[in-house]
Amino acid sequence: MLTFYSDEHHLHHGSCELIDGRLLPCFEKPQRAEHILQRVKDRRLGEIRPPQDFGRAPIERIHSAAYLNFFAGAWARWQAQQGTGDLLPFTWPARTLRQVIPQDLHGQLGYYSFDGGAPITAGTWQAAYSAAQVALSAQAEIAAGAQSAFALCRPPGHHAAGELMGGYCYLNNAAIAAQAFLDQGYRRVAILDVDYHHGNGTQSIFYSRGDVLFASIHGDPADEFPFFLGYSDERGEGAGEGCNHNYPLPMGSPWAVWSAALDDACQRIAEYGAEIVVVSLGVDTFKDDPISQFKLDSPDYLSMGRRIAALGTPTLFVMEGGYAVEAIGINAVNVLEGFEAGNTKAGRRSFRPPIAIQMTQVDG
Ligand code: FKS
Ligand code: ZN
Repeated sequence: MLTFYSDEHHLHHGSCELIDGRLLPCFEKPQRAEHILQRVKDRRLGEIRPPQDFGRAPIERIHSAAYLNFFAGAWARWQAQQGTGDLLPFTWPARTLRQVIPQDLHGQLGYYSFDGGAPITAGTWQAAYSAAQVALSAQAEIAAGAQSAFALCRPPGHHAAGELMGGYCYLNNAAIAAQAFLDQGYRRVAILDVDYHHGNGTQSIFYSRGDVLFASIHGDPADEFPFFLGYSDERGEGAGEGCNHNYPLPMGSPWAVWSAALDDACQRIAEYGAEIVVVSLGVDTFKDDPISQFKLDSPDYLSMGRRIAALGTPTLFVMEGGYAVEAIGINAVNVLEGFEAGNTKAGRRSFRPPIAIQMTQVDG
């Protein structure tokens, strides 16, 4: 399996986050990606490639131009105000307040975020842009016939909605890649979110659409971040009715419980007739994760990969969370190795481009 990776993720390194009334060093840090990259090399998973640059257009299919302009320009505005620390929001348009876009930088920051967990630093835009290009490059590899590819993205993306950052996320890498498949002529894409936290951003982006099925297994939002989305009665609306499946699980859930949810999610994906599976791959379900409460062990990630491979569907893995830095490489790459062990469709698919692509190319 090919891995796509860019060193530019190092440009994003927030100073601290608020946990239990204390400012602690950010859990979402560059060493996470370094450990995964090292494990990909150690296990000889396959070639590691830099991303191509597909520009801003495929990102604008998911995030509004207003949001992207704000994000891309926020640090320069902060510098012009002699700002020193990380740019962090502190006021949000919650219930009883108006959804207006103020003039002020911090007012706008509150408008475009849902929590204080996504600091903007000097290089955050460039790092997030580059992570989206990593996801798009892995997407292109699968569209060109590969059965799987790994987008080693950082910062992660699944909490980011069309016009909201939060929960360490800025651009929704998995959603951007899923949309790229659809824009290239695929008709049904499934996003399987195995991160410990509910992918509220991804759910909200596709909630009223029938062309993307979203299935997420996560800590029950009644007790766990992001708290305000991810309940089992959220089934999708309109054309998306029945295309959203949440599996909120209790704190302390072990593999036996977790894997039953995975079996059900995989069954839904198969029934849906997904042509592509995008996996939002978080490994913060690990028993020693410092901010999470599930009990998966390293060998369980091999089983996870095997179960996903049994779908027999081309699969794009997009990196999300995981904070037990010493084990993150083992756990993430175990999913990929489990997938390869379970994948009976070796080599490339015989590729027949969908009609939509042929038309696009002819029209220039
Ligand atoms: C305050 C706890 C705040 C924020 C957890 C964010 C989780 C991010 C993630 C991602 F994949 F996006 F990185 N916790 N006491 O793991 O879902
Ligand atoms: Zn997570």
